[in-house]
Amino acid sequence: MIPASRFIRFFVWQGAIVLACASFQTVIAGPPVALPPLRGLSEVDGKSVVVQGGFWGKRLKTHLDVTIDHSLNELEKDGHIANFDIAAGVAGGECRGHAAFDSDLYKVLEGAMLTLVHGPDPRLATRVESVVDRVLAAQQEDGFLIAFYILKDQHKRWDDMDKHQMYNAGHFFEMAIEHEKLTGNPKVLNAARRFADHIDGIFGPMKRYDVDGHQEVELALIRLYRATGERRYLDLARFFLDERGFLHGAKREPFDPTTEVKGSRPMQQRIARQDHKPIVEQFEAVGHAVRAGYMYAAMVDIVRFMPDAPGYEQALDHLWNDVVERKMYITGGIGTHQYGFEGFGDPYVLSNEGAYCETCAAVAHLLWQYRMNLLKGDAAYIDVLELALLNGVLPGFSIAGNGYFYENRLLKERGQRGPWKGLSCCPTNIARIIPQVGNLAYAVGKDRLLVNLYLGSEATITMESSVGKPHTIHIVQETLYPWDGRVRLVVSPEKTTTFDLQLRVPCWAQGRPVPSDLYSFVNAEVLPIQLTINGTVSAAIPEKDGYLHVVRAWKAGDIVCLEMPMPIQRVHANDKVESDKGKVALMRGPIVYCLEEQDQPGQIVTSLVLPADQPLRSEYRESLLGGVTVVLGEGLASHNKKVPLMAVPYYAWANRENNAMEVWINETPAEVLLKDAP
Ligand code: FUB
Ligand code: ZN
Repeated sequence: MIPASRFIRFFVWQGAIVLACASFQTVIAGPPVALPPLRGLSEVDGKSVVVQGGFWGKRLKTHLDVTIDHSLNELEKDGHIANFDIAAGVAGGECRGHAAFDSDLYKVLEGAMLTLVHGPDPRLATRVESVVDRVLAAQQEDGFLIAFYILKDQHKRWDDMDKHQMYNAGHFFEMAIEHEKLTGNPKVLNAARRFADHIDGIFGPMKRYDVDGHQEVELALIRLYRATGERRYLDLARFFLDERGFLHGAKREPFDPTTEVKGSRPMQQRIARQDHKPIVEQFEAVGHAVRAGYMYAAMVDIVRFMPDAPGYEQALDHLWNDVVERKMYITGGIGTHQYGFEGFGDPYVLSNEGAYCETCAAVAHLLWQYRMNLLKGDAAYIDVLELALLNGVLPGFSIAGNGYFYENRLLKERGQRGPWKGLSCCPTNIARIIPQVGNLAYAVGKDRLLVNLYLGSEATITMESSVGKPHTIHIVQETLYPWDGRVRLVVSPEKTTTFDLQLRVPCWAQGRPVPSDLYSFVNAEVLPIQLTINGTVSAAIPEKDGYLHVVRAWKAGDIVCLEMPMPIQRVHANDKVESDKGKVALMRGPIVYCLEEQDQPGQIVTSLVLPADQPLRSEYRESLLGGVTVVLGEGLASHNKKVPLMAVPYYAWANRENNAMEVWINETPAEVLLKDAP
């Protein structure tokens, strides 16, 4: 039985929201298009790119058919949505979950909206809208909206900053922006503004100097600034970044790390949330990897949107080198168990068994790399993005779309995906990142269009022109990538236009698995790439930025064919990575492979040896694991017995049986390594 007072509260709130929406609709309007960056390239909106067919077409279909509904069902079951009903006073019961519970729901709603952009699905749209309304009904008069703190611990709002309070807010803002884009209805965006204004009323210069324990709100506030034109949100994001590494409280004071005992809990907490030193002095990636990734992404946006951000870019360059040269797994995954805070370890300490590589960390990593490319226009960032997407994010969920990994180790004795967890940060991040793959594929600047990812798609992109009004370019991609390195593009500007079509030549096609010396191909020979334009073969040498630049007067129907040979590659890790000594990994194109026990019948994967001179071949198998290319050869089992060996893409492991898996395979028999040891 719901008490009458709660009902009254509900109706009062409902009325307030209806009125608020009605007035906000006319009073508050965002800019017609997102504010463009001051520096670098622009994003291509999700609406502009329709992914179809091929590798990603299948995944997106599963996303719509299975993942989104499955996620909403789980969230409904676990009480994420019911919490809002209780907070709104329309249902009774106890608040369930933890302080960051709301964020999970927002991520799935965002994912649903990003999916709905590509085609009407009235049933899903109605479901989403009804959940959104249940959320909005719980918003407090002062704009505050965290179900946990409305229902429990009212007095502790903004108290323990390690409880991810603003992290909820950030995901709410991101969801609200997508809602407005999808529906044109500003009701959620206006609610987001009220919540952001509430936060802005408490935190900031001459107010309270503090930061959230889990970064995310920073990049979301920048997005909110772009969606609404409200400069305060950009300033607040900057404040939260600049405030890291200071003492928090009523005034801004420097934090002296020597006052904390090294290794003490408070210091560890500061390191975990990258609050141990001012942001522009952070040159080494430390702490919780998800928080770091979101923070670095927001830092890039500050450089893109604020002309005066001294020190930011320098810090970003150092951080990038530290991660890509010393702290990244071959899968693009980041984070180890070394320090027990789901984060970065020491340089080159990349234990395979002890890998953390949280799926969320791969998402955050990818968002950072994406923005680095927008800022600097270099393909190296997309090389890392692609690695993290295919080998860091994709392993996080099953091919059927409803089984998950939270951690992605590179060596496991047993592996079975879990259905869903109370702490569902990873499944819900998957829900929102997969539908973004289309817009991650392109970037656009004045007279230049960058093709960053190869995927079957049809895009309509608006490009700024130096000689007149913006042009619309229609571009169709046909490809079986990542199984095949051939891509066919049909480029159709609305009228004949000269611009630079930049085709990314991935580092794997230029003799390197990653854009650093952390990993290398055993055979670094670069096979010739072929570029054909309207049937005429053209020079295909990428420039230093990793792109083929094709500058010409493009006309409707121009056909571009890119052919990148995709041999199987053996990968060695830098000698400093102890865990990979004497081992080899396999890659083909951007895909990292692994050995699963069930494909090597009767063998123990960790004892198998793949001799350096063993020839390998690849074969596409349509009926295996949703359609994958496998790698086949012969290995050595005990007593040097020759046995057949089959490797499958790492992302596809643990989709059949609960069995052992390894990415790094012995290349040198263990006895030899032992003999050579000092
Ligand atoms: O909900 C926040 C998320 O929980 C973090 O990003 C994950 O690492 C997990 O701790
Ligand atoms: Zn997670």
